[in-house]
Formats: sequence, C-alpha cells, structure tokens
Amino acid sequence: QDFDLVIRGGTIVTVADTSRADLGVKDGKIAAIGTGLAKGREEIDATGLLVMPGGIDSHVHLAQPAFGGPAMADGFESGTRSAIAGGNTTVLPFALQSRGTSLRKAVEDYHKEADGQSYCDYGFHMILTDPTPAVLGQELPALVAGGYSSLKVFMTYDDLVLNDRELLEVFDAAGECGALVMVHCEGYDAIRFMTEKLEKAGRLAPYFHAVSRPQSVEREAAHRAISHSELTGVPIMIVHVSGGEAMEQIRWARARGLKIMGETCTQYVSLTAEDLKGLNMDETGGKYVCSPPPRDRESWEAIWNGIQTGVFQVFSSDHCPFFFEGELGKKNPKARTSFRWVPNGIPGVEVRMPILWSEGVVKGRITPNEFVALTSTNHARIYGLTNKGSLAPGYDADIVLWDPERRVTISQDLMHHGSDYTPWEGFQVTGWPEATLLRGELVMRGGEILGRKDKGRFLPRALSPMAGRHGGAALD
Ligand code: DUC
Ligand code: ZN
Ligand code: ZN
Ligand code: ZN
Repeated sequence: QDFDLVIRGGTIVTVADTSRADLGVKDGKIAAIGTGLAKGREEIDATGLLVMPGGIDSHVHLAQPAFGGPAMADGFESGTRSAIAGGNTTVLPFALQSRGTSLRKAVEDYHKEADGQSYCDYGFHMILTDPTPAVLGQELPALVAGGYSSLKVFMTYDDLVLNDRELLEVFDAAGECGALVMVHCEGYDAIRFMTEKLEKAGRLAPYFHAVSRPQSVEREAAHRAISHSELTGVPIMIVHVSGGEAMEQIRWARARGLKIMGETCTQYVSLTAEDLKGLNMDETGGKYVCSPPPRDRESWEAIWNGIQTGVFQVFSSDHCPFFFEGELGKKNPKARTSFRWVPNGIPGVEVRMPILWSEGVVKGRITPNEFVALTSTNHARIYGLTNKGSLAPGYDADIVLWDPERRVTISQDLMHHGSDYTPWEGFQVTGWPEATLLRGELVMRGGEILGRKDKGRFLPRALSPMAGRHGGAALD
C-alpha cells in the first residue's frame, strides 16, 4: 500500500484501545493502522507522543451577535486558528436566529461568516429564538434534514429566552424531525429578580454576576427542562453544567429512564466565583464572567464525579470570547456600570484539551481513553459527525499528536485567539498538543500555524442517534 503520510512510532489512543502502532494516511483519510507500515511520501516521527483523534469542540461561539450586545473577539478566522493551536480539528458554533427573522436566513448569514475563513472543519447548531409555526413546521425540518441536525434553546436572556410553552413546542417539533435539542438551563425570572435586588443594593461589580445566578437557579431550570423532555418524550442535552446541583437533576432523570445528556466545560473544573472578584472587586473580574458562572472547589469535585460516572458525555470549552479592553471595558462603558452589562462568556477553545488532560489524566481522575471520549469521540457520535472522532480506517485523518509530559504555563502570549486576555493566565498544565493534522495535513506544529483559513470545510451532519422521540405523555 502507498501512503501520503505515515505517522510512525507513536502510541495510538482511542476510546477503546491504547497501542503502539503506525498510522498511514491516504487521500486525507486513515488508510491503515499497524506495525511496519510501508514508507509514506511523508513521514512524521511520533516517538514519545500520543496519537489521538483531533479534538472536536461541540460548543463554541464565533462571530455571534449576542450575550450582552457587543461584538465577539473571534470570528471564524481567529477562533478556528485558536482551535487548531489547541489540538482541535472540528468546531460546532451557533447560527443565531434573531427574533422576527427566518431560521434559514440565520444559517445563510452564518455561512457567509465561515466561508473561506476557517482553519478547521465546522458545522452549525442553530439557536431558536422565534419558534413560530412556520419556523417549527417548515424551516426546521428542512434545515435539520439538510445537515443542521441540532439546535439550542435558552431559558434566560432578554433576546433569547423562550417561555415554557415555547420550549415545549420546540422540543415537540425537534422530536418530529429528529433534531438534537441543547438547553441553556438558567431561570430568567430568578435572575432578573436577583439582578434588580443587587443593583438596588449597589452591588454592581462583576463578582455579583455569580451572586445573581446561584446553583439553585440552574438546578430549577434543569429540572423544568427535564420535565418538558419527559412530557414530550424528546431527549435533551443540558449544556454547560456548572456544579453538583444541576448534575443531580440529570442523575435523577436518568434513574427515571429519561434520555438526558450532559455537557460540562473547562471553567467548571478550573475557575471559581472568587475569580470574578478580580484584583480588588474591580473590572478585572469581568474577565471571568460567563454563564453559568464558575462555582467553587466543591463543585469541581462534584463535576469530576459526574465525569467519572458518565453523567457528562462531552467536555466543551463554551468558547465565547470578548475583549477586556473593549467590550468588557473601555469601548463598552456600560459594562463598567453594572455586572448586568458585562457580556457573558470567556475564551477557552485553545486550553480545553490541555486543562482536561492535566487536571484529569495527569491527576488520575480519568484515563487517556476517557479523555478521547470526552474531547472528541462522544462529540462526533452525539452530533452526527460520522467521519470524525476516531482513529480507524476510513475516518478522516483528523489527528492531534499529544505530548503528555510537556509542561506549559498558560499565558496570553501563547494564545491564538482574538481576545486580549486568557482567564487562565499563569495556570500550569502538563500535557500539550505538539501537532494538529486536519484530514492528513499538518495545520499546527510546535505552536506554529501551518494551515490556511480556506482549508476548513463545512460539515453537514447526520441526525443524532441520541435524538428522536423516546416516550412522552400519552394522549389517551
Ligand atoms: N451560554 C453559552 O452557551 N455561552 C455563553 C453564555 C451563555 O449564556
Ligand atoms: Zn448557554
Ligand atoms: Zn455557549
Ligand atoms: Zn503562534
């Protein structure tokens, strides 16, 4: 057999196995895994490195006009550059429907943002903010069948929130057409109540963002979403679970036989609400404002337990970047008047894999195989990326060569994102991506970007095997 590329001498890690073997690539796909493979046109010596499926980050926001108004620090170009630098080969960002406009238009506009601007492969989730009968009855089924097979709904934010009736209608419509539903679980009214109380008391610093939405707010919304899932018989993915309270709801639901999936993110095992205090309850706390907010160390342990016991199938970044000197501050003076106006979200696509490796694998909490599941394979299976997320003949040769021993102190200098800061400045990790290959081509090596922004392809996705109706309330 002749290969375009052979990666030789590494340790191949998949969800199932760890083995010393060479990997041959032909026409962008994995052609063979074995020992003593014939010489390739190109060769990469992977001695001392782990050969793993490229990261799939199924929860990132790029070029999305939301979460407080101001523009994001990353469009596709800088966001996907940061993604490949962090060992990722596919991202799934969100095409946001603005109220009063069609879902189709949201998707078309979003394609214009991505086209020719992506260093890695990508698909889109849709965000539904205006679930009219036409959207749910006609647009949604057509788009889902056309490869946009998942959608997100919000239980908070003025511009995004759906009421319970709307949530039920969306779940029901998703059940009809096989869309996978992701739910942002935080209760709108509780947050508004707390926000106004805090503002009246003059508690305006970024830290009070965390106070305005404690775990009970997330837990209540998770429970409500689960109940709507039960009533409609439509499985849901509860995204960005921040601590033990919402997590227990997922456990409880599963014990009742409901198909509820869970996602958690880097910040919920590595940041705390204390970080929102900044240097001295000042605006630097704005660098850590995201929703749900990071909690405390006890919550980290709860989340690790959820990861270890299968409550969470996917570990994502929820990369949602803003500029500290811009949108969180000077150019957006409102953000300095109250936590309410600080846009919610932090940049993290580049550090997701290193932090999970370091805190998870190096500290003995998860195995390398579980790491692969949480960062790649499960994202591919759940979101219908049929050619991605594994190392086996026939799959796209999307690969990260991982140096399990490399020690790095995370800093803004190392980052390739658009934001002017990283919330993990000074955070030490062991384990770092040495190289990233997209469909067999080196796109990053040793921190240097070798790929091109016109190389990433749009990925129409299959229906999720996790979606589709599963029970529901009887009509008789
Ligand atoms: N939800 C997200 O998924 N990302 C950023 C902020 C938010 O509320
Ligand atoms: Zn969200
Ligand atoms: Zn998000
Ligand atoms: Zn660089």
